[in-house]
Amino acid sequence: MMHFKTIPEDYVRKASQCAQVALGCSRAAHQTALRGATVVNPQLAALTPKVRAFVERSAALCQPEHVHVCDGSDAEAGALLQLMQHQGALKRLPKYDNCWLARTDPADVARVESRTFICSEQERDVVPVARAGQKSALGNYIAPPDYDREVAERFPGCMRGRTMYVIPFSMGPVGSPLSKIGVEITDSPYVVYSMRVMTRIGSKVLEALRKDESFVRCLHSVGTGGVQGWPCDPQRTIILHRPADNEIVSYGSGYGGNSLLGKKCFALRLGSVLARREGWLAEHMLIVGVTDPKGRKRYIAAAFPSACGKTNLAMMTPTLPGYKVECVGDDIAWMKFDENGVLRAINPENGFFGVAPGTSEATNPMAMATVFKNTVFTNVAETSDGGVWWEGMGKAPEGITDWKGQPWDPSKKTPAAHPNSRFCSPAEQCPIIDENWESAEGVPISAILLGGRRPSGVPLVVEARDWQHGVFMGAAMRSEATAAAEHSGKVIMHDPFAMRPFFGYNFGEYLKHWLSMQKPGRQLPKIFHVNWFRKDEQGKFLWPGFGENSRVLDWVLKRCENESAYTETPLGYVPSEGALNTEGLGDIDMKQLFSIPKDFWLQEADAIEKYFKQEVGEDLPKEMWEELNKLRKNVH
Ligand code: OXD
Ligand code: MN
Repeated sequence: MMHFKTIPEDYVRKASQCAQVALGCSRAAHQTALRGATVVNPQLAALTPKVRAFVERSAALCQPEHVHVCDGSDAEAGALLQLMQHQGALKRLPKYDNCWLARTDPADVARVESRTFICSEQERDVVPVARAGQKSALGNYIAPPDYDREVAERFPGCMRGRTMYVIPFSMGPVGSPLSKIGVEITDSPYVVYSMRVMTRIGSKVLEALRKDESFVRCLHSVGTGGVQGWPCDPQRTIILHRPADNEIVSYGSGYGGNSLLGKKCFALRLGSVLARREGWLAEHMLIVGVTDPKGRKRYIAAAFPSACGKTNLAMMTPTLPGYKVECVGDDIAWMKFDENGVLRAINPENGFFGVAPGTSEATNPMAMATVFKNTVFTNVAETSDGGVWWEGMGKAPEGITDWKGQPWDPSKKTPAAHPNSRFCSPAEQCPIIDENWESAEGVPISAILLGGRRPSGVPLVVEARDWQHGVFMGAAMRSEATAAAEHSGKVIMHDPFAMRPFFGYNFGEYLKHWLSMQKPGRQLPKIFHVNWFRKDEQGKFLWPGFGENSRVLDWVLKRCENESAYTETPLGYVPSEGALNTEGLGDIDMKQLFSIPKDFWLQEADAIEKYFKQEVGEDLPKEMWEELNKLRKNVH
């Protein structure tokens, strides 16, 4: 239950009576409603009782001027675009078809992990015992009274003079047994428009709610403050989750991961809790279909931390002849074993919220073919002909306006586009979207890849010896920090399963949940650790990456069929000499690419041990200690 204790009782009644259609409403209707007509807004009357109660409580708390229930129609989208242009929140990009540019407040550009909390009765539900009462690297705990206080300090009256939008949305195809429904309430038209791209919204979702009334309550306000066109309240931003009540509350930020609550908040943080309760997996993973030259098609899921090239892999153009890659999703996978023991995955999202810098015809031509229509760009640079530009796209044309709206001076060395600037595009526009990407039962997963940015010591690809070893690989994942969150510098951070910012519950329990997937009769996917980012002593990448990664996928999929040779190493199985197809690649230092430096790995084992002890302690499953001991013994 949300405890809106500060609400005057009669506001609830007034809100439901006066709240009216804010988009496309006639002036006369507006006047009537404001004079306090006793007619209940027909939009509210059409809601199921639970949704209506949520809307009325939220309206009572936030005191908006209008309430608008989103139907998901094109007319509604058009009205939102008009409104945002009028407010100076969006600018048309005339070079493309239906593309828009948003510039955020420069203080609101990334996920704010330090202000993201999970609430539960017991701290140990959320963070491992080793961090009791202290700051954990694996999630922030908030106690119920503090949660209520944080809400009470921010939300009363925060939508005064604004429209409160109600967005019924489905994570996953509407009606799929693997999908879940949410209702996001927000005062940001940018959020509504983006949610329309990133999830399935509107009347069809309300229809589904009539059959099954359960949904996740998501309340969002950008708060008061910020710059023209981008209201926000960075000083007081907070992102709260209460899994036991299926509730998310977010205040102060309009930026993607903080405000599009279906994505990280629901699909991962709440999703991981639901998944554990119901026996499935909610993971920070892309999903791709790979067809080999024999015409066999298999699906792979892959976990990489933010901004490590998930979108590039998800849309890869393979260089290896005869291979085809098709995209199911680029960020999140919900996976469940079916009655035949096959792991099936859906992408709960409906669009791509991709990092723009580094995307080019060379690195990701399929993304380039996706993003120049029906897209909202945020914090990219603008060209003088009404197009966009970002670092890594190619040569910069003259006359660029940077992400802050200032003329860009390349000699100053400040980036033209923010390093975490984004495109938000419908998935169906991807030329290689998989024919099964909306399949209700999900696609069968043959292999799981784990990886990160590891400039030294970590081989190109290593296969886990078995499921338990694979879970250890996930637990021990580390990667160079990126711009997707507020971290800076190139430090190597622990990022288990690429889920560090997204765990909804105790990481030790999460590992036990993964271990429990191993049951008789199940076809467990093989697990691999990959690293496209290893460098030589001069700092040059040892592996070309991008489309050439199809060579690694080739070995991986052949391993799934027992068709390719492998060699045992202290870390797991690697391709035997000649088993990785490097034909036509030129000079690749395979020795260095696959070397396992003893000192490096002893230090790595020490770092993993320290992390396990410091961050997890008694909650770490004993199987992880077994695997760490094996690693040490093997490397010695
Ligand atoms: C994302 C992220 O936006 O991981 O996908 O930060
Ligand atoms: Mn992500």
